[in-house]
Order: sequence, then structure tokens, then C-alpha cells
Amino acid sequence: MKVFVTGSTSGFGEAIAYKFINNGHDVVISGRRKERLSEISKKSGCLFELLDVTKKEDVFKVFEKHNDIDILVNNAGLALGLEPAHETNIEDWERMIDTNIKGVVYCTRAILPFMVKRNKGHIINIGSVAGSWPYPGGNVYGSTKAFVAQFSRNLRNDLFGTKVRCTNIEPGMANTEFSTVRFKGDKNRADKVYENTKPLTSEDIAEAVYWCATLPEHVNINSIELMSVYQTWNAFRIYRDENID
Ligand code: NDP
Ligand code: 8X3
Repeated sequence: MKVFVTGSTSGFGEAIAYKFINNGHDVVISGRRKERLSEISKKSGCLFELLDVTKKEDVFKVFEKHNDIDILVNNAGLALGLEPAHETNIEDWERMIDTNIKGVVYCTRAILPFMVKRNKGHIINIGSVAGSWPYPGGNVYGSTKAFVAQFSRNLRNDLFGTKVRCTNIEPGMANTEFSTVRFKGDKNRADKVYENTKPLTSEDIAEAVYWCATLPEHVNINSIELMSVYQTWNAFRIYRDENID
């Protein structure tokens, strides 16, 4: 199979790329950091494309070139900040929307006609538990992943009658560069997120992606939600007002 993974310079994307490479598949890795791409490419022999998924024309050009891919993994994404909505930076919100929503939409729209024409293909989106479960400071990040969940379901509906598959993988907390990016390079704050716990690993996510991709062609996994056993939901919070009348 030929697999294209967006955002494969670190974390899930890199592990997903290696999972397919190590199982003998052709992989195209991509992202914005050229040195990382060429390093991985040199080590593994895979192809790479320098690609910022927020750049619409570049995205369409890349998939015109790689129009024979069997699997697109829409993994590129990020969270920025954990402040309450009224204190956030609007540019952070815009970047999350541009990357996590528009990036997924551009890549999907660019490759989908080719997959439908071949009556073969699989779009695998990396959503998040944050798309289903709200948490303080999750505001726009969680909403972008809710978009990914509904977009994935709607895609399968439009693909009715074809063999093109669509899956949304929704992980919980995993230790990657995600929190360092979220806290704008504050590694100490990022490390605290994972202190004294055992989060999911990138390899756990790669395993789930690979399983979905290698099932018999009539099987479509709509979604998978996975979490470390060290993480669950929390109770509803009740605000107690001392001065309530
Ligand atoms: P990382 O920060 O390690 O990886 C993010 C990847 O996305 C990098 O390879 C980065 O590459 C790429 N990326 C970011 N912006 C762009 C862009 N504009 N164009 C192309 N590539 C881009 O984090 P994760 O591996 O954890 O994140 C991967 C996905 O998983 C994201 O969608 C995230 O929301 C999701 N997720 C993460 C969870 C976690 O707890 N870690 C849990 C649930 C979901 P580069 O900088 O080179 O462009
Ligand atoms: C990343 C997981 O819980 O930090 O999507 O939002 S979480």
C-alpha cells in the first residue's frame, strides 16, 4: 500500500509512518520541518514532501503528484493554549482552525476524487477525546476535533456505494511534542502533564491506525476512542457561591 501521513516529523505521525514502513509499505512523510523530514527519510528510505497543510494550493499540488495513494492519514494538528475562552489569543484559535479543520479538509478534498475513481482508499483522521468530551481550556481545540469526528461520519455517508473507507481515531493523553507546542515551548509545564502517570505512546496510536488499515476491505472502522488506564472522565463541577441569595 502507498500511505501519505501529514505531520510526520514527530509524535504520532512519525510512529505511524514507521509502522507502515517496517511492514513493507510505501510511505510519504510530510510536514514543515525539512531537517526532520530528510533525517527520517534517510534513515528509512521513505519519500518526503515539505508540506504545510494550511497552504491550500500546495496541498492540491502534492496530491496531484501522489494521486495513487491508498491511505491518507490526516494527522497534522495542534493545540495552542489552555486558557479560558475569554482570555485566549485569537490568532491561536485561527491557527488551530486553519490546521486542524482546514488542513484536514484540503488534504481530503484533494485526494478523494482519485480514491473514488479507483474505488479504493482509506482516509484515516486523527481526532481526539477532546472532540467528544469538554474540559476547561479545551474551547477551540476540542471543537476542531468535534468537526473532525462529524466530518469523518459525513464522509462515509457521501462515500456510500464505494469501497473508500473513513476512520476517526480519537486518542486521549499521549506524550509527544503536543504539550510543548500547546505551552509554546515551555517544556517544564509540558512535562508536568505527564508526571507520575503513564500516558498513551505514539506507538499505541500507530498500532490502532495500522489495524484499521489492514482489516479486510469490506470492514470500515468508523471510530476508535482510546485512553491510557491512567485517564478517565471527571465528574460535573458545581460552583458553590458563598453569597448566593
Ligand atoms: P506533535 O506535536 O508531536 O506532532 C504534530 C505534527 O503535526 C508534527 O509532525 C508537525 O510537524 C505537524 N504539523 C503541525 N502543524 C502543521 C502544519 N500546518 N502543516 C503540516 N504539519 C503540521 O503532536 P502529536 O503527535 O501528539 O499530534 C498529532 C495529532 O494527534 C494532532 O492532530 C493532535 O491534535 C492529535 N492528538 C494528540 C494527542 C496527544 O495527547 N498527544 C491526543 C489526541 C490527539 P511540523 O512542525 O514539522 O510541521
Ligand atoms: C489531545 C488530548 O486531552 O490534551 O487531543 O485534549 S487532550
